[in-house]
Amino acid sequence: MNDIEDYDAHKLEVEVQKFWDENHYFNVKADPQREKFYCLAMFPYPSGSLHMGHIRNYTIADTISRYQRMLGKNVLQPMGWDAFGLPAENAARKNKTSPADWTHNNIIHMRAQLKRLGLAYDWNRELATCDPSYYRWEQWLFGKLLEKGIAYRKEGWVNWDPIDQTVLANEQVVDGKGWRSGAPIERKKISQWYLKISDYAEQLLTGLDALGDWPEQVKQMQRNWIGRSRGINIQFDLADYRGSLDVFTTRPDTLMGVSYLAIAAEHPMALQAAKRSPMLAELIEKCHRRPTTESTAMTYDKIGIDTGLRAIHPISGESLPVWCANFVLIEYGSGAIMSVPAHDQRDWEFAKTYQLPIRQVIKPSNGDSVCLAEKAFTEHGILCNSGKYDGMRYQQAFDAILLDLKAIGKGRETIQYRLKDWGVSRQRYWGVPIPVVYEKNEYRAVNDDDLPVILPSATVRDSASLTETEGFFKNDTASNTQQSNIDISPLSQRADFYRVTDTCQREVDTFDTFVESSWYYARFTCPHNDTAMLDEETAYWMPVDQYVGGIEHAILHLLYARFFYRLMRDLGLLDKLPDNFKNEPFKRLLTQGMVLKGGMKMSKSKGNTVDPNDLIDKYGADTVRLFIMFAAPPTKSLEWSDSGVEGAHRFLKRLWRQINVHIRAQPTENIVPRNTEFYSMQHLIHKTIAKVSDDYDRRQSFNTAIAANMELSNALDKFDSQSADAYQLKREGYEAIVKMLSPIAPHIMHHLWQHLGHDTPLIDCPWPHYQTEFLQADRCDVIVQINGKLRARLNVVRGTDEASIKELALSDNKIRKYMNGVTPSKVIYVKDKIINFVCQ
Ligand code: ANZ
Repeated sequence: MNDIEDYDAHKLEVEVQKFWDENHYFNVKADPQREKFYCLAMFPYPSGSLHMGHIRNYTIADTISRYQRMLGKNVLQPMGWDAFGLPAENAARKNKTSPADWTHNNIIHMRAQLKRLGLAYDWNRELATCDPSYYRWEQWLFGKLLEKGIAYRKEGWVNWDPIDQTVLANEQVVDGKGWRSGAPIERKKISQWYLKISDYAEQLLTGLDALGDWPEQVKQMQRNWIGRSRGINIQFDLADYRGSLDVFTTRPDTLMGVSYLAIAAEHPMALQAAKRSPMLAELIEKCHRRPTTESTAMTYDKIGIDTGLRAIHPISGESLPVWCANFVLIEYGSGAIMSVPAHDQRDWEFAKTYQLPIRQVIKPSNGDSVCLAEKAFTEHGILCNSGKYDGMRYQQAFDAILLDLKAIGKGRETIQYRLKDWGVSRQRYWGVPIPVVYEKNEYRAVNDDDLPVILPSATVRDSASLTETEGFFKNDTASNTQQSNIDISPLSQRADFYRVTDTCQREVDTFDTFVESSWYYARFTCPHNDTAMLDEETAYWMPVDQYVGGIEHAILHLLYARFFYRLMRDLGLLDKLPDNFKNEPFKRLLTQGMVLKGGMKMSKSKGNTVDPNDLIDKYGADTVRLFIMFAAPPTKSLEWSDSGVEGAHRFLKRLWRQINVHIRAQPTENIVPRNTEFYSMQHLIHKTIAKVSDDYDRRQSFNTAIAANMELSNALDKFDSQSADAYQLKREGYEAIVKMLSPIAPHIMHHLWQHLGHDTPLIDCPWPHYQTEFLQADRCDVIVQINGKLRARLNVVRGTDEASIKELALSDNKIRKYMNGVTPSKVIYVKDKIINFVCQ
């Protein structure tokens, strides 16, 4: 067997990639005659080089794409770059280059890495979000949203990262610190652009129910994030002043247990009262130094001050103190609460600290007693100490109290969402300029004709100008113009950018980079259209049939992308799509697990990374792909193992040799009848195809698909293929393996397919079929005789009864010919062996 060439991954891979490339295999066009499949992996941030998490993400998506292609679909799989963002600025400062150069160089490097993996991308559709031809449409869309009132400007409290000098979204604040810088976050009030995602809260919530092919966990995370609560807004009149205080509660059943009201530090009434109380002013100041995201607010010591105001209980008429408390959030409900210390833990802690009354008004339904000295009793139960409401349960009390409050004009039912409007302004340089101009204290969107508003370039030419550039990115020079953020946004250093005329200036903030990734999936359908954002191609390709990405994007990115799809729909950009495809951009979602090494996430900071390039150098792309797909189910974490990689490589080498040995073998005459081994091999082949098809499709369990192929290849290796029939069957078995593993290890399989003597390249071949009759395990041959002469052989499931065998035999063409229309006078059947027709 010395004539069998060794498996040389590099040679093979370069050759096949060239072949795919030259024949434009992955460049696709809309074709209404064909069923489409749009497969998308979350595009990467061009950080410098690919890590194993990327490789895993892209291999999973590529496997699905190639599988779908084999099913005959017109498959789109694009790739691009989420190219704006803070790291580019930091790296540029550190490496004395510009964010643009740094980003572009990274893209070149990472693109080359991706190409080595042999991913079936339509590279003609490649896009980078920092390219004006991309972001002009984002700017255009923003103009439309401004017109519709979906985009608006508002002064608001924001989380300020004093080190990165930027505003952070709540979820970028982890334990009160900036997610990147680790700096303690401060509160700052600045003017910002917002998108009214809250208008879409209800549909973003109910839309989840239609997503049958999304992981339940992701949907639940989104539900929690949207956070719908049904409650009542109750009005408490103030005792000594005109006016009233509105509170939002989900527990109106506890109304008779209110012992004080509490307002947020940012509440207008608190600010008013602070003018008379230096202590209150000090508390408010203290609250501003800390972020008040919900999770962090929960962990604070509860502190507060009595404002001196008093409010009247709407039903009992009791006079209640109004406190200002740090655990009340200005962003939620009305920024004020009715406190029921007996039944709310925060209220209880606060009441304990400040010796406020704790009044039980709910008792457990099971008759147990509760001890309020230790903690609040927060469950639903039966009302007590509540006058005419005593004995009622939650829902009954909710309705009764709502009715009574309505009657006196002091209550209305409300739905609250935790989801806040999305602040999209960032005080950063490396982002999409927000397309707005200010003139005479008014703002307006930049005209469509003047788009794109291009980000000016910023280059560090030599170290002498570094200081200046540093100042530019960090922006510590204040200047004085009418926009409130001009002193903290880097672009305010560039008069050549922001100055339109003497009296007209551009916005200097840029968009949160989450905006770019909220619609890129749609733009991939028509990335080169420079007259429209989306077009007919969009109608053909959208929605994405399969989206693959990390669970870390389960909330924000996916929510924003779903939101933007609806925004585009409401602007008429999806009009050509069927109605049921206009709401949700991603039909099916796969969230891949992490790549670990030594039980820890593989990451630069932990120093436990494996360089994909080194691996490809050593083993070739197919081995890397196979290992990644074999080591764990796609949604579970994958523990890196060098021996696992070796194992994957050995398997490919063995298969290479096995198939080549088989090709060179010569079968003898068909001397032996088909035996049990033959039938059980036939059964195994078809069973494997059936299982692997299901693994690829419904289960998305690629590791078990690979395992099944490995078992089949072992069995084939041992299978005696002396006779022509058996030889042919073995070949069928190998062909099935080559096809079934080709989505995962496409290069080697391409060559093996050729070795097996096929002219049509594997990439054009369909997925293998299985025959249901061979799925039955236990089969045998039954000899058919007519008047004692052997006329045919039937392959049937062992134990088949006489009537079925008779029917099967008599419908056999050969037998029909011999019978020549005569009905047998007698039938003798020996189970699983022989059937004899006696004809006279
Ligand atoms: C009285 C009460 C009694 C409450 C009780 C709870 C238990 P969910 O369900 O998460 O929506 N709340 C309202 N606005 C708030 C704000 N701005 N900052 C902090 N807390 C606020 O939460 C609704 C409950 O959270 C409301 O119901 C209110 O406290 C509090 F036994 O009102 B409750």
